[in-house]
Amino acid sequence: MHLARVATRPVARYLSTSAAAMSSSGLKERLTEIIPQVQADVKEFRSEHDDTVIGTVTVRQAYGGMRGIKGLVTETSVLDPEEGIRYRGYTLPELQELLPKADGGEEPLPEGALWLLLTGEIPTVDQVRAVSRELAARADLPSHVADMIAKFPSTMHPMTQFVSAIAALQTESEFAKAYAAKSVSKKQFWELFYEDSMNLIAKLPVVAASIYKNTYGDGNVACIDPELDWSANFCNMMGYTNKDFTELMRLYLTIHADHEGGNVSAHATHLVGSALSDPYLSFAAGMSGLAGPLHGLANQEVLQWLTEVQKEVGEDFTDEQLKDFVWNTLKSGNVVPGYGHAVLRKTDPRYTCQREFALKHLGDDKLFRLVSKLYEIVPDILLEQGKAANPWPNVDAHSGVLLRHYGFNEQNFYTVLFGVSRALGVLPSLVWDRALGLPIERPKSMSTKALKEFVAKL
Ligand code: CMX
Repeated sequence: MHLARVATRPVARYLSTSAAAMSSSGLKERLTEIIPQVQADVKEFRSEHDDTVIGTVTVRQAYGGMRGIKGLVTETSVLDPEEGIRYRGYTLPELQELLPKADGGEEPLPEGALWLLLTGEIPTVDQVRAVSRELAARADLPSHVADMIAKFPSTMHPMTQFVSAIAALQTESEFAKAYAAKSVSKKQFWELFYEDSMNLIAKLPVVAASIYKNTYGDGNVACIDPELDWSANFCNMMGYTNKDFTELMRLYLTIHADHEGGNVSAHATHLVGSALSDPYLSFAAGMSGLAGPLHGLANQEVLQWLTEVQKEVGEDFTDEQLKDFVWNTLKSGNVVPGYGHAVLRKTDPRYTCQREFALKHLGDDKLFRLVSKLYEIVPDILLEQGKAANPWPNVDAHSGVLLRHYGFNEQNFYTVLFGVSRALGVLPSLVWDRALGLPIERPKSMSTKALKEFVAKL
């Protein structure tokens, strides 16, 4: 029987939760000012346009994963098929320029993305530093969650551990407690979703690092340093102190945060939250979706696939050898992981900014050379095969190579990193769902028989 390794210093005595209440960054106060303005704007817009038609639905869309149907409102970001993601109207290169950095750093701090995604405003350096402190103060894990992680078998996939630990954190939900006590009105829902979301975002690096150290290491997790930013603390807790790696994580955690509302992790979080399940349960649902190989798990699949490519073609590969390998992948009925996208029709800008980081920091890294070569080869093959609507690389094609360069070799953990970042997008969306009073989600489904009868009458 497998015996789990137990943390010798269980996942920590961080700062007390009462400190959290005292260390407000001003983010909630700013939201409190903005929300009534947006509520009024939406009310006015809806009073004029509630019956305006914004699209039609075809039989293909009903069977085809609802591609392109405009049926969701997500305030935090919009994805353009050609240009890629914009957080609150800003492209990723713009965010790299505008969001505050760590002292001496060049990459944006994800706390700045969090502020932006919640409020629509680029924060100042002081505001971001205050958010870092507030998150550090909220990071305390309840002992039952620390114990539970310590007892998970190391054979349990890190994403399964992650989902389970997030669900177990639900004991901390202020929304669930207030709702059960019937002590909260609908108007206050967003505030409790905000508190739960901030607490969850603060605790996720501790949860993730605890899973990492219990699965792959000695179980010891460093304590949170309130003077450090969210990413630096996360890296320290996982045992990585290289400055370039911390910079990579700041970039990584910023660019994976949000991809509008229709992707599986965002949509699942939103859908479950619409039943007034609290942010812990909603985010656990979203993370279950992220764990699928066609979504977030693709970053793990990419590394696995690249390892197989390397094994087959060696270091001095030729273009022909790579082409053969890609064709064999397709002929054996598998997808090329890291390529294609349901919405994007060009190279994912999240791929491009990771490539730029690699060009700056990775030198002649062999795996990076392979990934660069595949970028030249794979799109033409996918086009020749003629199935994939988008032959270009997505975010997952590049992330593992960067992590591997810094010795982060545990590829089964990669999707957890993606998940920690995704909280910065989908939880602010959930707060806005409650602020706008969006109802329980319930689209209409039809059977094939009912569809046939419907179209026969047209
Ligand atoms: N390799 C091989 N075939 C691919 C392909 C790829 N990378 N991308 C799409 N196709 C195939 C599809 O499997 C589908 O085949 P069938 O008709 O036999 O079912 C066909 O091309 C049409 O699919 P599509 O409309 O282009 O793509 P979808 O919107 O259905 O799916 C995605 C999008 C991402 C699931 C798909 O491109 C894929 O499987 N890519 C590889 C996995 C991956 O990288 N996922 C990560 C996406 C980013 C993220 O969410 O994190």
